[in-house]
Formats: sequence, C-alpha cells, structure tokens
Amino acid sequence: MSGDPTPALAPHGLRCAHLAEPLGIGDPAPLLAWRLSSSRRGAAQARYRVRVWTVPARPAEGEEQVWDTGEVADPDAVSVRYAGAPLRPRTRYRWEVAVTGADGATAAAASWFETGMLGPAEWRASWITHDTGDLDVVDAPEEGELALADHGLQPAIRLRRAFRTAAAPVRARLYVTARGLYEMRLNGRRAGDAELAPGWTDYRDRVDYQVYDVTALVTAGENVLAGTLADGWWSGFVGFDPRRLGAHYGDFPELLAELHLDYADGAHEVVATGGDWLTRRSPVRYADLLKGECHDLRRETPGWDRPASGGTASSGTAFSGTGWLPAQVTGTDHGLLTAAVAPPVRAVEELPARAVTRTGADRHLVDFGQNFAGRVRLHARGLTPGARVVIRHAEALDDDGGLYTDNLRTADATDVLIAGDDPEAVFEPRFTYHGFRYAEVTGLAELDAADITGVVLHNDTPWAGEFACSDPDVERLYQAIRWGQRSNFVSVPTDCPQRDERLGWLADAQVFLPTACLNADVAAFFAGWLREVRGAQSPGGAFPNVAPRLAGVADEGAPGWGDAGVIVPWHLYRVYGDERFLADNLDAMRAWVDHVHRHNPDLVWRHRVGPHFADWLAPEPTPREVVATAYFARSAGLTARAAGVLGRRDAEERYGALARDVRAAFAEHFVTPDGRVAGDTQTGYLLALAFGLLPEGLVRPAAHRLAELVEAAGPGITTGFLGVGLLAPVLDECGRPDLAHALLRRTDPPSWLHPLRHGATTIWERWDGYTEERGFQAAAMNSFNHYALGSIGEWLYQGVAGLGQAPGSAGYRELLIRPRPGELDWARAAYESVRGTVRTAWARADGELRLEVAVPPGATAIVHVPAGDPGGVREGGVPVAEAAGVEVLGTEPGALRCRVSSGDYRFTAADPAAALRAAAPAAHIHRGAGPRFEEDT
Ligand code: RAM
Repeated sequence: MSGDPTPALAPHGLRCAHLAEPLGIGDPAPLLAWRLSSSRRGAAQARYRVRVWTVPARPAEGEEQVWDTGEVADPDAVSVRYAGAPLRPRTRYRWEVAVTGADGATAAAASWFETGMLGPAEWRASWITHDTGDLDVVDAPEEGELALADHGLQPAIRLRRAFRTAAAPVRARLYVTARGLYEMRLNGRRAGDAELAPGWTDYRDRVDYQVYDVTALVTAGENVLAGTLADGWWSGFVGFDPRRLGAHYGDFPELLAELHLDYADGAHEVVATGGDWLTRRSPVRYADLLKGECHDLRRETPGWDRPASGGTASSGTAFSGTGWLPAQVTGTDHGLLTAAVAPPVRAVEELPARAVTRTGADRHLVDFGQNFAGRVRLHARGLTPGARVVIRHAEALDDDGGLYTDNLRTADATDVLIAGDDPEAVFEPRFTYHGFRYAEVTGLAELDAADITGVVLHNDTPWAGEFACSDPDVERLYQAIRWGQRSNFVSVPTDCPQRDERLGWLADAQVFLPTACLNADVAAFFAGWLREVRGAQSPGGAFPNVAPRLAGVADEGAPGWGDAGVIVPWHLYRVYGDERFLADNLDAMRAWVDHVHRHNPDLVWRHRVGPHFADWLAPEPTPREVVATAYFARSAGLTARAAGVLGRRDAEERYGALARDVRAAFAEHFVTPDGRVAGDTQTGYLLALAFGLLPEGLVRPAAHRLAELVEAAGPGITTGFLGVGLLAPVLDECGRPDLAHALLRRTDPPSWLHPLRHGATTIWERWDGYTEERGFQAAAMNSFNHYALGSIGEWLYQGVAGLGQAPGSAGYRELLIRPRPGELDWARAAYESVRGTVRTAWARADGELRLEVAVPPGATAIVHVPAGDPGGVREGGVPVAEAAGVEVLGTEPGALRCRVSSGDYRFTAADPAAALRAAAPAAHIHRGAGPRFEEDT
C-alpha cells in the first residue's frame, strides 16, 4: 500500500497506460493517471494540471514541453488521456501532475514513461534462427530423460553478435521479441528481468515485444549481445493437444532484436538481428512449457555470451567460435509486432524449502509448503561427470507419500540437469514452468533445504488489496485465493498451472475478475488479454471459450464463457473508470450479442451454445436454457450500458430494448407466477436475482426461495463455476449475510474450507478434489490450483470487511461500505483504488462495535454502520448527526446508513450481534429497500 495519508491534498501513484514508469508503450494516446491522498475531511481536487516533456538521451539537448493541459477545473478526474504533440518513437517523456484543492493549496508529483517503436516502419531487424538442419542429430534418451523422438522436442539455440563501440553510450535500449521464448544477455549479464517473454499471444495476429534499459551493460570497446531461444507457446506443447506442434503456430523459434545506442556526441547506432549473427545448439537439450527442461552441462560453452577477449583460452572461458554457424534469416516482416501491454511475468518471490525428506539412496522429497507456479533453483553438489539430476513436480502426495502426478495428464513437468566436470552446479530452468508444491529430486546423495529454492513466476501485477479477519480459517482461504491468482496469471489468465491445459478459459476469468481486481491492479494485464479475446472472435461474432484461441478447443463460446467478452470490459471499466475498456470492446460486445440474438430470435438461448458447459462442476445441475438465457440478458444489458457510457445513444437504446425483451422472455419461460425459477436451483435464483431478470413483485419471493434452498442444503452450496461468485453477494443483498457466513464456515464438501482442512494452499478446481471417503477425484480433471471457486474473495472484501463500490459508480467515485460482521470479532481491508486508498476496519469488544473508514479525496461513501442501536451511533465521539462530513440517510435493521465525504471516520455503535440474532433473518428480505444489484437499470 503506497501513499501515506497526508493532511494536505497530494497526488501519488502515477501511472501511464495503467503501468508505473512503463518502458516501451505503444499507445499513441496513453492514459496518465494519479491517485490522491489527504486525511482532511471533504478534501477534493478543485483543478489539476498535467504537463509532459521529452527527456533527451543527452541532457545538453534540454527538455521540450510537448503538452500542457493548463488548469482544468475538475473535481472528479484522476486521469487524463494524452493529447499533446504526437509522441515520438523510442522517446522518454517526463510528466507531472499538479493538483489544487478547494483550499487553494497545490501539490505535484512526477513520473515518466517511454515510447516503444510506435509502428512497423520503425523496425529494421530481421527474424533469425539456427540452421535447423544442424538439429537433426538427436541423441538417444538416457535414463530419466524424455524420449525425444516420441515428443519431437529439440534443443534450444543460442545466438550472438559481437560489436564495438567507441565510447560507452549514454542511453541503450534493447527492443526484443521472439516467435518462441527468448532470454537475452549483454556481455555475460542478463538483459531485463521478464520471464517466459515475449509471452503468449495468438502469434498469427500479433507478437509482443519488450524493451529493456541496458545502458549499464554496454561498455566502450568490445561488446556481445547474445540470447537463448526456446520453443515456448510458439512451437512447443500447448494445451491438451498431444502433438508438439498441435497445429498451433510454428515449428522452430526465431528471434528479432534491436539494440539502440545513443552517445554523448549525438551519434546513434543500432545493432540488429540479421545474417551477421552466429548461432549454435545450446546445452539446453530441450525446453518445453509442459514437458520440462533438460540442461546438459557437458555441452556448455563458457564465454558464449561475452566478447572473445573477455576470457582466457587457458581458463576455457574464451569464446572460440567452434560449432557456431551463420544465422539463417527467416523474414523481415514487422507488421504483427506490438508493444507489450501487460506487466511482464517476473520471478517475483522465492520460497524456501519447508522440509526435505530422504526417500531413497539418491532421492529426496522437497516440500515448499505452498502450491505455486514457477520452478526450482537447485544447488547441486557432489556431481560426477555425466550424472543426471532429475526434478519432478507435483501438487500433492499420494497415499504412500510419493508424488501424485496422475492429475498432470501428459504434462511431464520434469527438469533434468546433466553434470559436466564441475562437482557443483546451480540449475534453474528458464523456459518452462510448473504448478507444484512438492519436488522430487533424484540423483543427489545429499540435499539440504538450503540447496533448493522455489522461484515463483507470474505477471508482476502490483498488489492493490489486503484483507484480514479474526478467523484464521478465513484468512487462510484468502491467502489460498491470492495464490490461485498468482499461479494463474502467467502471461494469460489460465485455468490451471500444472496439467496439460493452462488455457485462457473465458468463464474462469470473468467469474474470478472481481476478486482479482481487489487483490491486484490487473488493468494492464486484462487490457492485454482482451486483445486476444477480441482477436479470437469469429467473423459471425462468436467469442471463443479460450483466448488466445486454440484450434480444436471448442471454438464457439458457451453461455457464460463467450459472455466474458462483454462482462470483463464492463467490470474493468467499473473498477478503473477508464472508458477505453469499453471503447476498445464495444464493437466486439455488440457482435457477440448480435450473434446470440441472430441464432435465437425467440430470445431463449438454445442454439449456438458452443459446448454448453452450463454451471460447470455444479453438484446440482441448473437447466441449460436458464443459464444461457440469463447470460444473454446480462450481455445485452451490459452492452447497452457500455454504449450509454460512450454516448452511443442508438446502440444504448437498441441493446437496452433487447435486454428488456430477453428478461421478459426469461420470466415468461422460466419463472412461475409465484417466483419459482425453472430447475429450482441455487444458481437459477442467483442468476435471476443478480442479473435483474425477475418481474418487480417476484424479486422477494425468489430471494426467499434462494435462502430456503441454501438452508435446506445444510446450509450448503450446490453451485458450480457460474453460480459460485454470486452466492455470497446475492445472499447478502437479499438480507441474508448470515447465510453467506454460514457457507463460509462450512468445512465439509462442497465448501471453501474443506480443501483447507486437507492441506490446500490454493483453490481447487472441484469442491471434492479429494475426500476422505473417496480419495482423489478423477485424475483426468482434478486441478488443485484453479481460481474460479475462489471468486468468494470479492465478498471477503465487500461483505466481511465491507469495502466495496456502490452500484452505478465507476472508478470508485462512490463507495459502499457495508460490513457484515457475522460472528467474527474483527475484519479489515485496504484497497488502492484509482482514486486513492480505501480502508475499512471493524472490531467488536465489550458490547461495542467500532468501524473505521478511510475515503480517498473526491470520493463519497455510503456507509452502513452495523449498530444494535442505529439511533445511538457516534462518530469521532459525537452523535453521528453532529459529525462533520456525515449525512445521515436512515436506519435499517441492525444498521445506520449515512453518506460521508472523503477523509477518515471512526464510528462506534452498540454491537448489533444481539439485536440481529433476535430478529428472524429471513424477515429482512421483506423489509427495507429490497435487494439492489449493480445490474439494475
Ligand atoms: C476445464 C477447464 C476450465 C473450464 C473448462 C470448461 O477443462 O479447466 O476451468 O472453464 O473446462
């Protein structure tokens, strides 16, 4: 959490294109955004001024101002889209925002961004690769190694280019990408810290490039730019297609790079990939995302990434040129190159081994205590030349205490080190990742905990939220949810990190998105993925089920899956307040709704349902047409609202009318006159209530029936992926947070705490992934690291801690602070919104409940103060009616409602626990304002 509140209004947390200090943006009109802090009540920005200057490589040239908004009187704006002089490619810009509060005091903050190539014409590098004929030599597999012939895996290749400079540059930037995966080096040192770069896109549509500041790595005199190239998503195994090429992209990786050097005397030089590079087979005999990586130290060529003069022949570290061949130029096309939008995958954390157990003469089992996505770094000792060290990975152990790998399906997830002459080596695979908690290391007589480390990989999305509460089980659940997010935001939002799948399933993403947005700033990450979602849309308007699209994976979007193409941009707009999410996607949203409509003119979605996964993995099935038609209405309604935000009145009207008609069709076909929804399942009511599909008078009967069904189940859960995220929020909105709490506390399946009772540290794919009675679920589909069921995370923030956004608000302009204490002693949450930090914390003691709230400048909050005595609530020690900045709105059973402006507040009230227990909870549904959902229009 950044931004300590200061009394005076001040900007902080500056971002460009939703990234802090981005290097290499491709957007010609990026969003410049700031957050505000002030602990003064009612503090708000009166006006702002943004100015932008170029930052020349040579300071002597002086800055040039390219934009000045002038003083803009706007209390709401916390961002502005750049509209100055056209941005130049490969240029650094400095920008400053100055905000002036109502009191006339001004405070400023500064940041920078740098542009990338800004168009294909800027590039001059060629795509290069190794002479593939040189790779035909395949060695017979040895013990512990994958049969290469079976898998068709091939060695990673190395590439290098030596160059001379007359002086050290004042600025050096490396623009680089691959069809495949690359890792670049300059003079023996790593260039950049992106992992699994350039990331997974549909390479037929676009290939992202990265930019690194390598000024410190280039020296005067001899230099070498070098790299390693591996298959990755481009030419390796992807998804569950058992063929290596899987008819996906290409059959051999290629590199494209440009090193731009600026000198103090004004000279500019470029070192680009081309026919003057050298290549050779690397000691990485194969590297595959699913199969694993094999590094043969006997084939190591020391000095390969340094100038020939950089080592000595006697020490064996000099580059000799032996075995290196001229690079093959495969093309000069630059049309598909795009600047990466998302923060890269990085090695973000290291996990120490919790326990190392000897399980054989040369075998050890390592427990990292946490399921995660990444790899190990192993310090191997006592090696003999040619010895093999084999590392296998698994999420769980079987009944005999060995690795349980059946659920990995065809993902071997096995890394191999083959020793050279040195008895010690450090091995960390670079071009693979695994989903695991346990590693089994074979081939070492000794292994200490200090010798092996877990390296956690995921997109480096900045953390934005924190949640804590008095129940350790719920806290562990929250941590498991975060780890589920971390393990599955690896280049794209994946379903799982371990088995031969790891695909960008759309429903998983839309269902988990509200939770993801509260945990971290995922704006740029999802902006990147949405390019893939749009790119995968069929000419007829069908969104896919997975993005990047993959031939053979159920092409046409199923209800709830394809709809993510509408739901995700809308939710991102609501959270980040950036209309670009809607502008970029509106045409695609419309095409999707038109596609569903065209094939279902009677407005009940029965046709073109793709593989219709329904309420996936639900213990109790909801009729497919109910699920589908509910989503049809939802997508039509959100498309109308998106059009409304963008001022597209015709589209707003058209899709608004369609949404009303689909709602009417839903009611006509699936809702009885007394409010029963066809199928009479939890998910049926959840969809109908959350999506506003019920005629006015039937909302309360339906809410009542939902509560009955939840109670009749134990209270218990009978939903799958589509219903689960709605369960607690809808019960809460219906006046039954007590039931949401009851579900949260449940420990037998289906429940959130059941997996934790069985050692889970991430969210499982299935409610019953393992049970005492039956053991593991079917190995064919049983991931222990799927985030969809973790969508309860949203309610931990919004319900338990009470930190949420009001319906109808965007960009956290109006907060809804409505804690649901249940039987907990305390809970708190903090969230770095686009406006600034929001905080809630409540605690009960000695019959009193205290609620602390922090509202960022310019925002307002509707606060429901839990109170046994709504009339007796105090703020800052005085009766709430007398408190500055607080407007009392009314009371409801067990709470006082008020509106507050920005600032910090401390409410105290009589603990409502006793009062609430006395009231029959179900009665709430029939009182008060009635349920209100974001979708109500
Ligand atoms: C499974 C995936 C994913 C789900 C689809 C329908 O294979 O793991 O979670 O969305 O099926």
